[in-house]
Amino acid sequence: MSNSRLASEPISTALAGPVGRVARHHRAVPAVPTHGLFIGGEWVESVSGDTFDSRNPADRLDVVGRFQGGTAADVARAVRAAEAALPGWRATPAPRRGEVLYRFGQLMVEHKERLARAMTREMGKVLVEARGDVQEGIDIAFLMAGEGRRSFGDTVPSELPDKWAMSIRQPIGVVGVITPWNFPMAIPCWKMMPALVTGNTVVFKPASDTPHCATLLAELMAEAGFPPGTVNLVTGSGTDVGDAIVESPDVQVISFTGSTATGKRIAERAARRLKRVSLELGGKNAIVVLADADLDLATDGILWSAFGTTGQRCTACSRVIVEQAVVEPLIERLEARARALRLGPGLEPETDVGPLINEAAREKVERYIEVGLREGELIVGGQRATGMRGGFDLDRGQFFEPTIFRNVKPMDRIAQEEIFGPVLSVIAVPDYEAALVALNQTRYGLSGAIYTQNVNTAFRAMRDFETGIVYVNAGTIGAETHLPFGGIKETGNGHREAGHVALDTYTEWKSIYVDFSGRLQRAQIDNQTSG
Ligand code: UN1
Repeated sequence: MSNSRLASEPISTALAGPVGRVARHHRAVPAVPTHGLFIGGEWVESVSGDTFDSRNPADRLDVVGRFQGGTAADVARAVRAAEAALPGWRATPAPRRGEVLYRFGQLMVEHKERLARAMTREMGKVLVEARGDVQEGIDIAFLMAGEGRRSFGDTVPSELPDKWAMSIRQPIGVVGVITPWNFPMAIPCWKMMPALVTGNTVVFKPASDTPHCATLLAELMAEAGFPPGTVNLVTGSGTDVGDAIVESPDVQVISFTGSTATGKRIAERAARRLKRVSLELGGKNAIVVLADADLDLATDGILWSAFGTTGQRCTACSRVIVEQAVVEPLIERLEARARALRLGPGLEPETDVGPLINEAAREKVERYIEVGLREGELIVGGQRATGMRGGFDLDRGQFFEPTIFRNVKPMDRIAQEEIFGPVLSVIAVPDYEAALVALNQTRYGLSGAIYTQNVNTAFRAMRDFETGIVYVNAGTIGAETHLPFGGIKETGNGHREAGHVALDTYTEWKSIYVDFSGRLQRAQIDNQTSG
């Protein structure tokens, strides 16, 4: 397949008509479809009239689409639409709301291949991973659809006779969903599905790098039957759209996934309005390899965790902490396998590693390579991947060689700071105890893994890793949607996504007491035994 064929991948043109702002092009270049904001069930232009382009990171000449540069005024419109939709949606019985989620999940199943290809084109991850991303969206849609018939509260005995006591979940109101580009369908679904099934309405701001993925989701949500205004999409920059959502007095909940620095700023600003904020932030995830580990299995897990999604997952493994006795055989394996990884466009079946999301990301990785060269020893990669490879001109995209440093110390910067690219540090330690200290010596706490054949050590790790997720004999990526997802320390602020606990972010508890004794009964007083 040639790059020109990549450039002609099918794309949604559904919105080109209503919005109708198409820039002038050279005749040879296919027209760029222009997409709207989705507010109150309508596809509309931004009040600013500004647009921005989304480009294929494997081929910067390929423009995926043109999107509205939303503003604070657009956010205000979207919030009003979400507020207007709220009474009807919250009054809809939860099992009925769940049925709309089922329909949305089913539409994602039907459109899975189209969605996955659009995702790879817009953000670069290889097609099998893009399918996985869509699948995570499907999984959470179906899981949360079921919550329409569960959403369990407690029914407990009262301490008094002829009295009933129970708790129920209630929606909070308008939820602001601010999402990153690395899981451009899964993460919005992780946030919107629990918010919607519990009766909230949503204003959704996707990353500026992936507005097309968000647009495709919004189209399917409309088709699934979410009533107008329940889901509103506002594309645009973080400073224009994101800030306006965070500052809006009428948005009661913010769910954000992104960098720790941005998460802290959001939390500070939202705190002034006592907003509920769920934050899913950085990671510096480690895999521990002990001397008794199956080294081939560990190598598979490390490669997948470090270089899958080009290292751009919050759960990506960026540190391998290895027991000294097996450092040489492990590095030998890692080096050989990393060198053999094939870089290229993610739509190509032979490609193992796609591009980085944008030039700023590549420059950031390059800055860390310079740091790494001072701190450790480079054994593979360390530079931009350029030139022709396997018939593709890598110069058209932002490719970077899978990179491994050895002789890194636990407190080195490349072992401490989130790089969000294909850069792995190998840290040698004398034993498990030292590995545990190194693993926990970080400001983040998302995901951790251990390779060992010793069941006792495995159980120690499960208990002692300071992370929200622990893997035994598997890499640091691959969380499933029916268990809580999230981390401790500066990875978050105590909330979790996915699993039934995701409902906690989007609901208030109401405790209800029904006294059917027909007389005054005083709790904590009338049930005391005398004397
Ligand atoms: C993320 O990188 O933000 O466990 C999410 C995993 C995926 C989700 C990653 N299921 O790696």
